[in-house]
Amino acid sequence: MKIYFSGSIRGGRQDAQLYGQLIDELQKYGTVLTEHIGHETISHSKTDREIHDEDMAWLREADIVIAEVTTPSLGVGYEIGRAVEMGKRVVCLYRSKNGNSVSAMIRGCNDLTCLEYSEFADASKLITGVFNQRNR
Ligand code: 6IA
Repeated sequence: MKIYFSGSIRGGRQDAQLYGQLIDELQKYGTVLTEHIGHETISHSKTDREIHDEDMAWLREADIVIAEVTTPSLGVGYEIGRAVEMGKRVVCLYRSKNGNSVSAMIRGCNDLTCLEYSEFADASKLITGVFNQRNR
């Protein structure tokens, strides 16, 4: 199982540590193609074109996309939209703390699943559910 994890980079890194925890959890179910999203420092050595093309190749290769969408990010939204168009299974995880809410274009999309959680432990249970159930 190849898993594309999507999380904010230029949109803000306040959840970077949580991304790392989610990625560790996801690694129980398959290979996470985008492990770097959870790293404390992200390399600046590639051009934007190289980043885009490499990520799109991983996205095409992935069996499932898991996105943490609490921190709004153009890149994450773009990846979700592209993955939906590719017919991939897409699961968006989010916390609705402090009145922040996920875009209607994500929550209103019938072709993906949005799951709300509060703590990492809850997300971990949701992830178990996602991989134990074959369909959306
Ligand atoms: O718009 P954002 O940067 O928040 O978009 C984040 C999403 O785009 C992530 O899910 C990644 O898959 C992808 N992405 C954006 N930037 C990068 C990156 N380096 N490396 C890999 N994937 C990326 C950015 C380096 C930057 C800190 C200079």
